[in-house]
Formats: sequence, structure tokens, C-alpha cells
Amino acid sequence: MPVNILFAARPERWTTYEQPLRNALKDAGIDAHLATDIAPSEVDYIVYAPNSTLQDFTPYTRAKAVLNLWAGVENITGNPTLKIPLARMVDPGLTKGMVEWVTGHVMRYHLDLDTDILKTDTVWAPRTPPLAQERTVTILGLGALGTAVAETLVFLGFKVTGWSRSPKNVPGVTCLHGAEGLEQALKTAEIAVLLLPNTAATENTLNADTLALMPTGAFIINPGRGPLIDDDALLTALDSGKIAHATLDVFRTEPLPQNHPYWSHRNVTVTPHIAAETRAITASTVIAENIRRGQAQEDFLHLVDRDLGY
Ligand code: NDP
Ligand code: OXD
Repeated sequence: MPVNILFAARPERWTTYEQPLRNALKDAGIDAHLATDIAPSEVDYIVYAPNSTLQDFTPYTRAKAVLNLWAGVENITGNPTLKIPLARMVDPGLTKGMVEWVTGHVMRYHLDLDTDILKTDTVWAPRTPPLAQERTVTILGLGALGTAVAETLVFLGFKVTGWSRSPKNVPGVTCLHGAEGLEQALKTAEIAVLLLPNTAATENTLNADTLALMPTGAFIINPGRGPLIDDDALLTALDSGKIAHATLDVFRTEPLPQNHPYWSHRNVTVTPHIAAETRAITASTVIAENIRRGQAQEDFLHLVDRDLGY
């Protein structure tokens, strides 16, 4: 009997994912019936995007797991109808994308690239660019993405500090955790990168008090989620020069409303939630492996802790 796999995401995603998923399932040796319309009571696995029309999991009585296409799970962890295991997306392609995006924006700040790129006068004023070893980058969140970013920045020579909920050991990274750890992490953060999930515990991680801990003239890069930052506190810190500039990819409301002050702030760069995207070929391999595991009664990879919310 084939394994029934429901693809529940926006229709355009099906076009992107159908063939890579079929290939990955075949490579994993799974006899699969993959479709966008399977009777709920016959579905074994649900490949899922939280913006799908499927929001009530109650009729999916025999499903073994929901396999999320997104890394962020804040729009599904609270769903009371979801009682089966939920796996978040950890995709090597998405991770590479995030590493490249963050590294690019760190380099913009580190080398002060705007001075030359945005220059409008004709003054020849050489300066000595700093070396990475002179710069501390703090990464809030040392999970799949934060750790990969940290490793790349260490490789480039940056002084890297990371902060997580539980203790971590990442070679070359000063690893801190807990409330005291956050204070220490921010005190030296010339550039802070937010790669935390959106949970009740991480909301407003950067607020008036914690922004005040950062060195004056620090930079912020947020590809995590909008609610990690208290927007009013950040705008105040930007206006006072406490924070020199922020690059924000994610927002409490997306698309960012036309009248939001971030759009026009001279010290804010807005990007439209493009830091990293799940890549169909690599992500399909991860999904197929989880289905193989489910069928073999092995533990699923990347399970979400519903109590912690990530
Ligand atoms: P992970 O779950 O692998 O890592 C999350 C990290 O945050 C872990 O280190 C975790 O600590 C830490 N953390 C969670 N809660 C707290 C807390 N209360 N205090 C301190 N640290 C905490 O997630 P990923 O790295 O895969 O992804 C991170 C986020 O990036 C996603 O949730 C999503 O919001 C965002 N994202 C954004 C994208 C974009 O395009 N802008 C694309 C993909 C993801 P511990 O290690 O101790 O568990
Ligand atoms: C994700 C994202 O969570 O793209 O995967 O933000």
C-alpha cells in the first residue's frame, strides 16, 4: 500500500515542490501517493505551510506527522487541533541562504560600505578598513541557523558571541545563555544578529532596557521575526544614535504597512522577508527522510517542542 502524503500549501508551491518531492521520495525508497487532495481520513503525512487553507487537523485521524516547510512554527504551535508530531524545516539550502544574507549585511556594516556606495561628492579620502578580528558580532539564537552563521563569521575572523536558551558549545564562539548571558552578550555587541524563534519568551528580546546595554553606534540585523524587537524602543534608539543602523527583514505585520516609520527612517534598511527561503530540492530530501523514519518507526528529525513553541 502506498504512503499517502498530502501537500498542503499555497497552489504555487505545489508547482515548485511536486517534482523534487517525488524524486526525493523515490530516492528514499518510499512508495508514495503524493497529492494535494487526499481524503483526510486516509492521509499518512502532511507536508505543510502554515499559510495553507488547512487549519483544522481533526479529520486527519491516521496522520503520523506534520512536516513543516518553514523554519518558523509560531503560526502552528498554538493550533489546538494539532495533536500529532510537528517537524520544523531544517534545510541545508535555507541555511546556506541565511548564512550568505547575514554575512553580506554584517560585511556592509563592518566595512562601512555605504560610505563609498552612497557617496555623492568627489572627495578622495582614503581610510583603513578594519579587520574582522577587531569586530564583535553577537548572534541571538544559536540553533540551526544561528550556529551556521556563527561558524562562518568565526571562519572570517570575527569575534563571535552567541546566546541561546540552553548552554551550547560552538568552537570559536563565546557561548552564553539565560538572562545574565543576554546582558553580557549585548554589552559587546557591535553588530547584533537576531535568529531566535518567535515565542512568548523571546518577544521584545530587544527592548529599551536591552538596547541600552549595547555599545553606542551598534548595528542590528533582524532576519528572525518581527516581535523579537520592541519597534518603538528601536526607533527611539535609532533617533538618538544609540543604534546607528538596523537592517530588518521581518516585521510584526507583513507586508510592512506603507505608513510604518521604518520605511522612511534614514537609518533603517527594510528587506521584504527574503533573508532565506526553503529550497525545494534540499528540503524534499529532508521531508523524505522524515517519512522514511516514520515508516520505519524511528524518531523524527527536527521535532518541535510544543511547550517551548519552537
Ligand atoms: P532553531 O530552533 O534551530 O534555533 C532557535 C535558537 O533560539 C536556539 O538556539 C534556541 O536555544 C534559541 N532560543 C529559543 N528560545 C530562546 C530563549 N527564550 N532565550 C534564548 N534563546 C532562545 O531555529 P532556526 O535556527 O532554524 O531558526 C531561527 C528562526 O529564524 C526561525 O524560528 C524563524 O523565525 C527565522 N527564520 C527566518 C527566515 C527569513 O527568511 N527571515 C528564514 C528561516 C527562518 P536552544 O539552542 O537552547 O534551544
Ligand atoms: C521560515 C521563513 O520560517 O521563511 O522558513 O521565515
